[in-house]
Amino acid sequence: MKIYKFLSLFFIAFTLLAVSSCQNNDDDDNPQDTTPGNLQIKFENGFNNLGGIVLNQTTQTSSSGQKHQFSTLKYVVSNISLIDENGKEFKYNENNPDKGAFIIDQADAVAGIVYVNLTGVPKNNYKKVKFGLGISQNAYLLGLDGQAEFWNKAKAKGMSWSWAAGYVFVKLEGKYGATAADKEFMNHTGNMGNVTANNTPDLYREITLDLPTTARVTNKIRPSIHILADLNQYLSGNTALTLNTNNDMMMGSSPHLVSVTNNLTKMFTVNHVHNDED
Ligand SMILES: [Cu+2]
Repeated sequence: MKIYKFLSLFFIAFTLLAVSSCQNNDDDDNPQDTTPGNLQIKFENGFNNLGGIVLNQTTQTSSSGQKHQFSTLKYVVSNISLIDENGKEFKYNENNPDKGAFIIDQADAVAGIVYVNLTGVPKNNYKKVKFGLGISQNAYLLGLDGQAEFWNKAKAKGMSWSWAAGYVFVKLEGKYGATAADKEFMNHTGNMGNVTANNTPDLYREITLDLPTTARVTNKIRPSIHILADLNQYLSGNTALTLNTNNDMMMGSSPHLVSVTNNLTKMFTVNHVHNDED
């Protein structure tokens, strides 16, 4: 008799297992379903003590006491990658500006936010986001034919010089002054073409940010990574900068613009992550 009892218990256990695995198949988070999903990155440009930046309006005082405001605030983001809980990296169209580079233009902000939408992102739990500020030499040196689409986009957005000089990485324009923001400035950062051949600094920078909440990409959940860019870093960052007649109309990769770049590299933080249905 004992053997029958054992077999029937075994049969019940097996049935329960089959039923529960069957329910699992209907679950959103079926581990067998590896369909890729989408992910969104939100860029919100602000001054951390004043909130979002309104072009031609929001006026900040730098750590050196200088008033300043922006009329133009744009930068190029490329080589986005997502790093999972095991440190494995998913690279989104690496060194392929046509598909993997984006222009964050404050003039395009909707309620203070500029959106970047990534598609075909492998289903995974991501812990970090990484991206480049500017265009890497590896991408630029592919030549114009390798990135005609993004080059034209950059041109239309005023984010290019001649092909020989290349892309503008960050374009900051506005007004500044000691007591009021009434004098024009423009600081345009970027590489001077092939930096090795030209013996000029490489201003391309990579930034890695921890996500405060895991971004869980599935074919149903499209996480949204909400990044704040604190433009206080521009003049009041690691190296305090003062605008003056020597540097207020500068383009390229001069020492002042290297300092601007290094300051801006520190401006990004992930404020929060939404795991919302797509
Ligand atoms: Cu948000």
